[in-house]
Amino acid sequence: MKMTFRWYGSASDPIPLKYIKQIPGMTGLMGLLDRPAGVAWAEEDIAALVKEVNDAGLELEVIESVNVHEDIKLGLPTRDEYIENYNVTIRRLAKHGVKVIVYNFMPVFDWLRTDLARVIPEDGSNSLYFDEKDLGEMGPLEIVRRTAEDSKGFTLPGWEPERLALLETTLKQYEGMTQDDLRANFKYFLDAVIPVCEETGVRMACHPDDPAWPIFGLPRICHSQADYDKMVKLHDSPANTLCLCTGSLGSDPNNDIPSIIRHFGEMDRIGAMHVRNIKFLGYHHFREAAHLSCTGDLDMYAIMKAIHDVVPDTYVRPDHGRMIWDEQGRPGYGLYDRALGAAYLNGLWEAIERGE
Ligand code: DNO
Repeated sequence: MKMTFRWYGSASDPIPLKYIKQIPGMTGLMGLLDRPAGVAWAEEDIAALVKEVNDAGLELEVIESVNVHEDIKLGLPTRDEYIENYNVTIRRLAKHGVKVIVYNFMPVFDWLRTDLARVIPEDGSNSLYFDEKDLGEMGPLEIVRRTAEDSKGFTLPGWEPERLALLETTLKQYEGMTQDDLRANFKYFLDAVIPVCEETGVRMACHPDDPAWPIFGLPRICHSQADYDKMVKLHDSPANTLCLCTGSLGSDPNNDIPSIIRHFGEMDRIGAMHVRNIKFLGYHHFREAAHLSCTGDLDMYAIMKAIHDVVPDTYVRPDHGRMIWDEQGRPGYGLYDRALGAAYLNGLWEAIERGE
């Protein structure tokens, strides 16, 4: 396992690389250049980012994310130009040592929460929270407004302002699109990018829908084992993989996470792992918990054991942390709780290894 940490770049992430390096066992980052979807990333910018990370003693083998332009998901004629730019980015990233690109194929919205700082009564910390009942009252435009307001000035991943500016138009364009239509557009994209990945030694790792069900009537096609079985067959290649996020898939209690890890790990279709815990509060209602198993409803030991057994060399990052110790950070992406998460996951790993 390579333990990594998500980082947004020195211009927008208040966490210095030095602090990340000081987390025991941290080997690298899942990092990014903050660029609008659809553009080709400039090679000198990639080189500068890799150098900055390497100079801090960390690796940058995983990029999260290179976002997929909405026209590709919509299957518009303009998609070819954006796909071409995506391929240019893949080639340039590969040249600078990147091995995995995390992305998603969710229409319009990436992850979605109804509260970014719900206080956990037991200890006064706060975490990301979702209750579908609240969503019903809000509607897409309202949730975007609230999320922007609550994000403390940070740009949240998947909620980049330029994407959301066109929200009303984009929602209309999706009207009538079925899951199969979206899947056909997904196949078109994969057929174009996976050969470039194979040639350059990069793996595409598709992040699940979060939460793990359709929202606002939009088609979503990556939230169960059955969905991903279809997804990996759209273009059958070791370069076409999942970024298996335990908390996203785990928001649906029907998803048995350790078993899904074993299923796709045995097929060699896991490119990266996001590991976090969830506390179920009811139907389509949950909050994010500390990583420790007993604070939530996922069995983190069984998750780490499955990773250990089937994809022992994969990239893992502690996913969303709570806000603790009065940290003022990007919701889900503060330093303290994610560092605790990494230490805990490393501890589980050591115990699993010693137990053999
Ligand atoms: C949320 C993240 C997602 C993820 C993207 C990948 O916190 O896990 O935004 O990065 O879906 O493209």
